[in-house]
Amino acid sequence: MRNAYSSSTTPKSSGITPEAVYYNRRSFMKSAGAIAMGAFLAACNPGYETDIESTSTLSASLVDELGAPANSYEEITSFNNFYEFTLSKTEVADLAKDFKTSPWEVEVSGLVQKPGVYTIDDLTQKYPLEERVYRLRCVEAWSMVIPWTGFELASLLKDVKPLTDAKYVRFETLHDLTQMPGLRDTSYPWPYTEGLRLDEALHPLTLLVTGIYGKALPPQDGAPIRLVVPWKYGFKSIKSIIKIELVEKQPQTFWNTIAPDEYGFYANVNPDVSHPRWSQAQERRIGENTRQKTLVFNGYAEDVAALYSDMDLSENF
Ligand SMILES: Nc1nc2c(c(=O)[nH]1)N[C@H]1C(S)=C(S)[C@@H](COP(=O)(O)O)O[C@H]1N2
Ligand SMILES: [Mo]
Repeated sequence: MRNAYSSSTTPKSSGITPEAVYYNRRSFMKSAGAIAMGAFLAACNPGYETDIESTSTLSASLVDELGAPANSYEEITSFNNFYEFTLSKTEVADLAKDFKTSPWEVEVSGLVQKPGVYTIDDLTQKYPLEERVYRLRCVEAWSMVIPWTGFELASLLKDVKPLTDAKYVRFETLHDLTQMPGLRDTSYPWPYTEGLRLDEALHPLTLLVTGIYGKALPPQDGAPIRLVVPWKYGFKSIKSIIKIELVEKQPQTFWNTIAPDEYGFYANVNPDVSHPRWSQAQERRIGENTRQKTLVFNGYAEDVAALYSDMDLSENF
């Protein structure tokens, strides 16, 4: 993966009240459901603008739990990594604009008692959507703060009832040559795949996401449904998912296959473990010019560090 981001083209995020109230991590974890946009979002995704007026705390909550303001909708939807379309971050949106995201089915299969095929409506009707403002830290050392709407992957996994020998979850992105021009570069190990250990997949921070800023996810951000794992480098957060498979062995993944020395399976954000070609100690928040320190586990250590207590994180990077 290249480390080529433009340093001056993205505007400072605007329209966010910086002194806004924000939830601390604990109340955030507990009350995420309560402050969720719930009913109106789950129903039919009407315009966010009208809803935001009637729910004034919503705009005030568009900071992450550390108080950092969310990036603008414009920033989040115009600077993307989605190699199935192009390697050029600023051209993904245009190349993906006609991407067909309906009808869409997600197969949940493998080592489960109740395999199934779900439409996006099946999922959003079954699992109430919540808004979660998370940091996304790309392995290329840029980051954003994104107000996702989605639901916990754990809810879906519990419903399909993993068998006892299921130890990992494997995810797969759509592979459609008629719509995704980047797939013509056959030097990549398509389809894009990712994986998590089952306990990581069941962690309450791990989301399946169908929206940003209360609007349906645009194609460039991984429509109609993607994974978000906020304590890991962005490449783990696989887009446009068609298959979720419970498996026994650690699955092969896209970036780990391309360069195992550079992109580990775990890919936990870690300022102390450099990428072989650049430091991970700092990052540039899109929309800001100065760099800031990268936080261990992207700032989610108190929630997730226990998952790795028996592991050497410099070896299992
Ligand atoms: N299928 C697929 N998923 C993907 C990628 C990709 O190229 N293809 N890029 C990853 C990387 S490297 C990052 S940083 C995030 C970027 O998400 P965003 O464009 O919504 O910010 O998506 C991840 N998911
Ligand atoms: Mo990334």
